Amino acid sequence: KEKKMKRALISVYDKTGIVEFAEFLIDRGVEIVSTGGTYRHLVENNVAVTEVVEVTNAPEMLDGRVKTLHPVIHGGILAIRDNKEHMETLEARKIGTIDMVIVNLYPFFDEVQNDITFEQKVEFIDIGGPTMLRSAAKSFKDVAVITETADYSVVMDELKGSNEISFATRKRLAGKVFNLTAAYDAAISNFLLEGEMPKYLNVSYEKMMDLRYGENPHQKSAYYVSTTEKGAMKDFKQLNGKELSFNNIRDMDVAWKVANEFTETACCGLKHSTPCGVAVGETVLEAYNKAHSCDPVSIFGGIVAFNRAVDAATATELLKTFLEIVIAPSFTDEALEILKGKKNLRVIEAKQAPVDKLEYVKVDGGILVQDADHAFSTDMSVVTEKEPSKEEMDNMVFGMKVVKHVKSNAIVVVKDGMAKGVGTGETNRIWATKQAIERAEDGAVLASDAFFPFRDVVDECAKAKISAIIQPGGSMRDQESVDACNEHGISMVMTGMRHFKH
Ligand code: 93A
Repeated sequence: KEKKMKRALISVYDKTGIVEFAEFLIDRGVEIVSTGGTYRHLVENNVAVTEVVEVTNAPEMLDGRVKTLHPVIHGGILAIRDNKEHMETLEARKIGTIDMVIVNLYPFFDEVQNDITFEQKVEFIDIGGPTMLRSAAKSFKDVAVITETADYSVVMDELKGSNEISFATRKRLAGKVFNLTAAYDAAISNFLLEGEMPKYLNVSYEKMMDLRYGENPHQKSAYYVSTTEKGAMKDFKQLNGKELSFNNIRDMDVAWKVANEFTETACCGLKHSTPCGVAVGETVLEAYNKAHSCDPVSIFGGIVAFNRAVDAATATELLKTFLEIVIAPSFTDEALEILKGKKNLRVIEAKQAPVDKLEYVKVDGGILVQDADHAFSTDMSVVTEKEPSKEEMDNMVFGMKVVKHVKSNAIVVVKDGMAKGVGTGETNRIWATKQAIERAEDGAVLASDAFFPFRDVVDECAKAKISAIIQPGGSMRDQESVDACNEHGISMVMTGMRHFKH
C-alpha cells in the first residue's frame, strides 16, 4: 500500500542542495521540521518550515548539544505504523509521525585532521544526528532516511515516478546509515584510543573509487582511503594517463616508499611489488639511468618513483621505456608536457611522504595488525677484523634501505649507490644470495633482510668478490659467518634489526 509522506525532519550541517530538496517536498504536500541552523537557512531562502522546538516544546539547550534528543522526535520516527498500540500511544501523547529524516553529520572526519584543540574536536562528535539516523534506519519500513546530499536526486527521481519511495530503496538507505555511523564511530574511537590495539578493530575508510577489477580480472575490487588520516596513497594527484588499477596502487605504494627512504636524490624502478632497480645520483636523470641499468628487462611495464621533481631531460629518457606509472613529488611544466606525449602513462604527483602508523595483513577469518616498519638501525657494529671503507659503508646502508622493501628471503647487492642485483622471495637465503649475485654481474657489498643461519652465504660472497656484508645478526651460528668473513678478508656489519617482509 502507498506510504503517504506527511512530515520530514531536516537537520543538516552541509546545507548544499537542501533548499531545492525542501521545496520539492513541500510541493508534494510534505511538512518540513528543522533544527535551528537549518531552519534559519530555509527561512532565509523563503521555504516554509516549522522549527523543531515548536514540535518538541523543548528549546535547544547546552550550546546545541541537545536539540533533537526528545521522545516527540524519536517516538515520531520509531513508531511502527501498522502496530495499533504504537499508533494509539502517539495519539494519546499528541505525537505526529515523521516519515522522512534528512540528516548529515557534524564533519568529524575532516575536523579531527585539522589543527584545532582536542576539546574543539570533541565538540564535532555528533550525537543527536546519528541518533536520529539510527532511529529512522531501524524504522526503514515506514521511514526514508537520507544521509548525504548525493541521495537527494535519487529520492526525488523516485518520488517523481511513483509518489513513494520503494521498500528496496528505504532498506538500502537504512543500510547506508549504519555503514556511515559505524565509520563515524570508528573514527571517534580511534581518536580517543590513539596508540592502542583496542578490543575491536574499528576501521574507517571511504571509497575513493571502484576499480575495474582486483589482482585478476575475475576479482571485484574498490579502493578505500582513510576518513581521518593523511597518507601518500590518498593525497596524490593524477596528472595524466589511464585509470589506476588495483595492482598499480599497490606497486606505486612500494615504489614511493623505497624512493622516500633516501635523503639523496633517488629513483626506484619496481615490478610486481618488488624493486627491480634503485639508485641515488647527483641528478634525477643520473639516478634514473642507474636504476634502469640494474635490470633493464624487468622494468618494462613497471613503475618508477622519484623523491625529487622530474625534469625534462629525465622525462625524455623515461619515454624510451614502456612504463605504467611515474610518481614524483612534482614535475616541471616541460617534463609534464613530454610525459603527456604518452596518453596512457599514469603520471602521479605525490603530496605526502609515507606516514602509515599501522599495517594490516588479512588471513582467512582474521586480520593481523602491526606497526609499520619505519625503523632503521641506529646501532651498527663492525664484527670482523677488516673495517669497511666509507664507500662500502654508504653502499651497505643503501642496501639495507632497499632490502627492507624486498620480499623475504631478500638479498640486495650494491655498488656505486645503486642496486646491482636483487634476490627476492626465495624460501632459503642461499638461493636469494645466488640470485642477487648472478644478477649483479659485479658488486661490492651485500645486504640481507635477516641473519645468516650458516656460513654458506659468506662463502658464496667470497666467490663473487663481495667485499662487505651487512645483516642483522642474531643467529646461533653468527660466529661461523664472522669466521668465514675473516678467512676471506670480507668485512661485516651487524645492525641488530631484522626487516622481514613476507
Ligand atoms: O549536538 S548534537 O549532538 N545534539 C542534537 O540533539 C542534534 N540534533 C541534530 N547534534 C545534533 N544535530 C546535528 O545538528 C545534525 O546532525 C546536523 O549536523 C546539525 C544541524 O544543526 P543546525 O540545523 O542547527 O545547523
